[in-house]
Amino acid sequence: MKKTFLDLGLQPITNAFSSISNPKGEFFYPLQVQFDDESKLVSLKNFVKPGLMFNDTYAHRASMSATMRESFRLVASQMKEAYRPKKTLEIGSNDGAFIRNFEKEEVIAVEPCKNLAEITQELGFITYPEFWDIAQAEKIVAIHGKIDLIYSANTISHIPELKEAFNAVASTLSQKGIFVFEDPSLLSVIVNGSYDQFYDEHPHVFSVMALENILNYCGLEIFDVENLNTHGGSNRIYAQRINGGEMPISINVALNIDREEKAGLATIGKYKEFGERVKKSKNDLVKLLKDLKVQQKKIVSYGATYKSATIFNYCNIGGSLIDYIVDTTPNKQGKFSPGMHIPIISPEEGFNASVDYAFLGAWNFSAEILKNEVRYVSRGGKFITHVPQVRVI
Ligand code: JHZ
Repeated sequence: MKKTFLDLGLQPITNAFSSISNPKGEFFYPLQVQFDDESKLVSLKNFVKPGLMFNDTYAHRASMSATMRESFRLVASQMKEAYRPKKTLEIGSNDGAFIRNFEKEEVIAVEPCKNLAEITQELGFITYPEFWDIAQAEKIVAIHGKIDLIYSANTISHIPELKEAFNAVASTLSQKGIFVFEDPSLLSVIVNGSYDQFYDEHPHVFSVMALENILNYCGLEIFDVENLNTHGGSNRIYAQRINGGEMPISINVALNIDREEKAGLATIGKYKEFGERVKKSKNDLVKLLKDLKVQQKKIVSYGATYKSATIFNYCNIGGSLIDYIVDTTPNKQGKFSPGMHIPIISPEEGFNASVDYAFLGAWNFSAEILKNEVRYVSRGGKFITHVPQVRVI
């Protein structure tokens, strides 16, 4: 049975960075989150149609952060070393942050956002501008044969029809093939109170226990789990065929599931408690921002993240509390944030001596940001975060 534990109100498409401050006919949907006590999967109650989110004006660029470039460089070299794949496939290649670490003939990619697919096509990588599904898998096998290594970062959790996605993987992998994918960890979300990981593009946020159930159903099994710091805590899942895979099952699989069980992720109670914490987080954040405004402080947001769209729309935080958002991504600059329509400008233009407080929309890159912004901090500039609870840094 599916039980709803979180209601984040009406939310926009998080990729809808508008060129005008008051767009007409903006799409909103009710963002509620539910727990399935059979599969243990945590999902949105209402999925948004993928075509509405992943289009030819997709804004997020995986290569925009040094942290992620380094993470992709490392995982590519580790996997080449460990599995020596003849052919690698990436599902959701974005701007090529991962595949750039391969020779052109070693890797193929699938990326439904045409503006992103064009970037890697122009670099010479075979990139299919399509969604990952059974039909696409059959096409790839017909052209390239079975694949030894399938990798995917921050994409599998974006696919509403999970079983179809995993069946498509199973039918594409060679007999001893390896499937590696990483997405935000549900345990980290619950522990950090990072409810902003729930938005249209994340129809699911994964626990290892839920993934084990669904992968098994599709003929795959997890043989290792790596806990990563990226995106505020992610899990890198290593999977293979139940019949045919040769990798030994690491103790990490049981350890992760055990940790999740002990944290309460197998039953609804923990999620309900999380729902209450989210309400408190909203009240605390709005109160802090309003108090600072009474003191006439200038507050901006650092990073026009998709995550922060959830926060601003749920907490009804607009231009009266946040003057503007700064972001390094060129195709977000000059636009307005989804739903609340806060202007987005470049850090060069907006992150200057006039700023008193910066809300960390990109809190998952706090280490990188704090390192880069020592001058801001040393002149007395402060950051605000909501993880693990609302506070000034
Ligand atoms: P970041 C997107 O979510 C959408 P977002 C998607 N659904 C997903 O899962 C994740 O990515 C992976 C900027 N920035 O990665 C760059 C600075 O301006 O947290 C980005 O716009 N200065 C696919 O948007 C944003 O912040 C900086 O110093 O929640 C970070 O976005 C740094 C480090 C980043 O993902």
